[in-house]
Amino acid sequence: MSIEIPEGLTELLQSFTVEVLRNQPRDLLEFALQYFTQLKDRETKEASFGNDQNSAPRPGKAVNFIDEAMQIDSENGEEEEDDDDDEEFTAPVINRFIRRASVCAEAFNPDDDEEDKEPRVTHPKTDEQRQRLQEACRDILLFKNLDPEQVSQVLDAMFEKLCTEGEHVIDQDDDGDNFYVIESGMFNIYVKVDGTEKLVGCYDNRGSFGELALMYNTPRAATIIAVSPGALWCLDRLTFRRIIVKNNAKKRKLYEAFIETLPLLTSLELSERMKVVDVLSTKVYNDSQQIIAQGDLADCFYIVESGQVRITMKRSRTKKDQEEEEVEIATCSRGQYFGELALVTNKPRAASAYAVGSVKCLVMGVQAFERLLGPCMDIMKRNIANYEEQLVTLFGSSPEIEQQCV
Ligand code: 1OR
Ligand code: 1OR
Repeated sequence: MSIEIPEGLTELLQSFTVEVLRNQPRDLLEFALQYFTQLKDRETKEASFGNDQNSAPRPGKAVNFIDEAMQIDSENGEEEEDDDDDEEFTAPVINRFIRRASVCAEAFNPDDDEEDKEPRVTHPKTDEQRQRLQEACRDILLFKNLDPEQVSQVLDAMFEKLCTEGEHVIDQDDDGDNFYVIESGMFNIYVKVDGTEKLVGCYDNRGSFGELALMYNTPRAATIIAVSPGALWCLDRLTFRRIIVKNNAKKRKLYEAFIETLPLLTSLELSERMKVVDVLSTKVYNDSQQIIAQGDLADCFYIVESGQVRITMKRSRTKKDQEEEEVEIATCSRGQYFGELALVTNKPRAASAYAVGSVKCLVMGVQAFERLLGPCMDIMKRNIANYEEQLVTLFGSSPEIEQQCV
């Protein structure tokens, strides 16, 4: 009698065995339960997100476990009911910015080396885990200004955490334990307004959160709930403060004078301007390099630190012509900003931006932009009204361009 081996069984058991040998779990059955549940969750998620270019998980991703993930999963075992089911997610709109961000007391003394005396945190990782971690951290603005040694210490200290749908990763008003980098998954952001939780935004398979409580020694400013199964990389509070917060103190010294000269930020108080510096990172572009592509989805805002940035817009050569040409519409130099329009209107980028010569920009992520630049909205709105006027002057009433811009 011949017994048929179902397709995939060998690979399934092999991968599971490899993970068991790698992780040496204390409770084999519990480990198996978590492993296969996560495997199924990823399969379901890949099926439902597979066609969305912004949220598609990277192909060939294996489920990976480390002991920390297991411990944290079981610690967070109790799931709270999300009582905001009937609330619709509202995309960022201008009136979101009306509230002035709260100003927290400064708690960091850069000369206080207390945290340096703690032993370094290291969580061993497989090559595959490290590669996934590096990929997830590639665009994390808070890590951009670190030197290679600091980056490597941060990566060594990070550990993996898998989340289930509905899990509260952070609860507003709690103390801060970790900073989180998203590898995959959708996470909603809720903030209590007059006692009720309001959905104010969402992370879609990318980004990071949980830095504020660690930076300023304040209670958590928002609740973060996984709305799909997800994978996070966590950085403990001490390592975060030892490396990121120290680095921010240096950044403040470096950028204090420049930030004071920016007309856009004049409506902010000094402590708020320093918070802007904390979330900024520097990006350098070579001559002709594209910084923004018209039509792309937007997730950051730019201030020119040095060099010139050319802003261009596409338009058809003739009414019937399918071919498009790029027309220069503006240039930005030191102290000027661009890339605000798409964030304010929640539309794709209205124009492209290119470096002219070597360019250095300060870059701010969308959540920080919304959180910190509310008081600067009047100035931005005035400029946006100017764009609309200029649109008519430059292009007449070309419907193709107006559609892309307004
Ligand atoms: P944390 O350590 O305070 C909650 O823990 C995290 O949510 C917070 O760090 C940020 O990383 C993240 N206001 C406050 N925190 C926010 C916000 C936010 N968005 C994300 N986080 N606002 C929403 C901006 C889209 C402002 C709401 C008024
Ligand atoms: P964004 O996020 O849409 C492209 O990305 C950026 O180019 C845009 O934000 C603005 O910051 C910047 N119309 C639209 N966007 C402009 C314009 C502009 N100038 C700079 N940007 N006009 C030029 C007015 C002198 C009107 C179009 C003719």
